[in-house]
Amino acid sequence: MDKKAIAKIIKEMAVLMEIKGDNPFKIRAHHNAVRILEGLTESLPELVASGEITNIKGIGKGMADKIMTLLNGEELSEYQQLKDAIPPGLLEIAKIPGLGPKKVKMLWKDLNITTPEALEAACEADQLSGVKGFGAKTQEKILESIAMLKKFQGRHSLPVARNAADTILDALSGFPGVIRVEVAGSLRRWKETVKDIDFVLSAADEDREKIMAHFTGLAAVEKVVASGETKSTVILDSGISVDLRIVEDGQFPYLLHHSTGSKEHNVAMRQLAKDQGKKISEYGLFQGEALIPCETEADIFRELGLDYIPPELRENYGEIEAAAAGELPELVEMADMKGMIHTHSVWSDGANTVEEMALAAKELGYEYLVISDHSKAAAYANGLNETRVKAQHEEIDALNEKIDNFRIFKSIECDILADGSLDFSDEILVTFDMVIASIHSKFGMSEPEATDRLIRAIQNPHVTILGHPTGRLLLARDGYPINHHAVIDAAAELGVSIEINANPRRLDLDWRFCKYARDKGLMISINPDAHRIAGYADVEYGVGIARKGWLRKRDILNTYSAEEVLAFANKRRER
Ligand code: DGT
Ligand code: CA
Ligand code: ZN
Repeated sequence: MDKKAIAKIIKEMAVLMEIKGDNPFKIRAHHNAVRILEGLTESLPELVASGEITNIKGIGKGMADKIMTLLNGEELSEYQQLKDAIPPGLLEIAKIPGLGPKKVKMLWKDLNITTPEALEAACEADQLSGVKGFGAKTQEKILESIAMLKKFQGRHSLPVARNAADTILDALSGFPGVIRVEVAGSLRRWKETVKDIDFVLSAADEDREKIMAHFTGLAAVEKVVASGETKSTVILDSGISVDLRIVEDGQFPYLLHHSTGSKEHNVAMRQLAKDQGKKISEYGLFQGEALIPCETEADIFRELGLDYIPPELRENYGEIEAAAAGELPELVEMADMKGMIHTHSVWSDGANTVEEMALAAKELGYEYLVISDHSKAAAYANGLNETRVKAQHEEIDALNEKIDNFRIFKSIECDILADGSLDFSDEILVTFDMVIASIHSKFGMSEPEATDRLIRAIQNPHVTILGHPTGRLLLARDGYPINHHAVIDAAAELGVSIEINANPRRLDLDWRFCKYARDKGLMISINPDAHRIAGYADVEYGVGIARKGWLRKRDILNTYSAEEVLAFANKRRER
């Protein structure tokens, strides 16, 4: 281990000790040692070998021993013990500008915040502005810093990836010499988060070099990690890494299929080819040595006796068998969506008025809008009490008179309380056209507790839709654990819908459970959870996830007309 690495560990120990609340003298000794090490002009191994190190003012015997241990590449037990005593996320938090160890300790001990993700969620929920030593400004700064840290984290949200991919696709597709170019990988498959963006491109050999130069030279490129004539990797200023592979046009469909994945799908496809005496790889589909010519992915599938498998379905979740049997689902599309369900207005924590939300939805071509502001338990979100509910209903009645050819439904995102009961009495709930029930509090439940809580809530006959079933925030916090199958079974049985919350930070219901839900006869709604007009655009993410989950138009509540949706809610009430 070199001087720099040793200094880094001793510094980390000082921070850990500060968070833990160790003796200040000891902490200072570590900080001093770091400064000395950093300013050292002589060779550290020589100083240690000669024993001179202990003569340096500020480095005692104990510190010299530690340095020696690290220098020899041995494990420093004190360092390990410190790391064991403190949640690792706190070190990450301590790196956020403006958050000294004292504040980090307070976050940990007083608010039980131990990861940057939890801290971010707390800031976004405005939970820090009232805490002594923090305040609204600090909260805002923390959010900015976290966004920076995240740039270099392992996975990325769909909006980050899609925006980046669109920019690059634009830059590549018009460029001279480019024959075909497509996004592959997890982004093409609509995974809920992605590690990187994979581009596949075809061009003549003589054009490769200038296309690569164009790619690595794009304005959005912050760093070129690797660059060759057939493959390059760059990191964009948004922190996401992008691979580009260039092949001649004949290889394009095979490479596109290979790079789209998933790995599991590819493995199953290889087996299928083998069973047919063929061989498939990124280089081609072969019968013996002979290439079976394919111009498109559809050709590849056809040569293997399969219908075209949309990228979303390529997870080896049964798509190959279904394609062989001609039984792939006809997936729901954006154009099928008729109404916006689960939206907020200025009545609770939204940014637009009900009228603005309605006119914008109408303008986008939707037929109805379900306004579902928060209920009173969600005080942090300015939830509505009974009196305000009544006033809001009067406003909606007036707007429905005023706006032609459009319907605003009265709804509420009603909090599910700790025991599974709802935040309003049945006398209030009956006044809504439909009710969305969601959990926003007391997340620390066991799986049976959370499952019971949800099932109890949807047993109330006024509940039409279960909102974001696990409460997860992608890349930030796991949801409470639930038994998805039990919740889906109960909802299907009761005639309650479960939403795919289309906010790209949620995408909850998870796509992995959609096919099961569909086959149980569950009606699923794709809901933007829009807190402003711009939030409507998130429906596209929800549709992507629904497609990934094998859902068809008929499985989605908001592909039905306003009358049909109302009938769905009423039918559930009559059971
Ligand atoms: P991620 O983690 O979000 O980047 O997910 P992917 O699926 O984009 O994974 P990535 O970028 O590592 O690889 C892109 C595709 O390349 C992957 O979906 C399938 C293919 N691939 C990568 N490694 C392997 C492998 O070891 N075996 C096979 N059969 N295919 C692979
Ligand atoms: Ca990838
Ligand atoms: Zn909610």
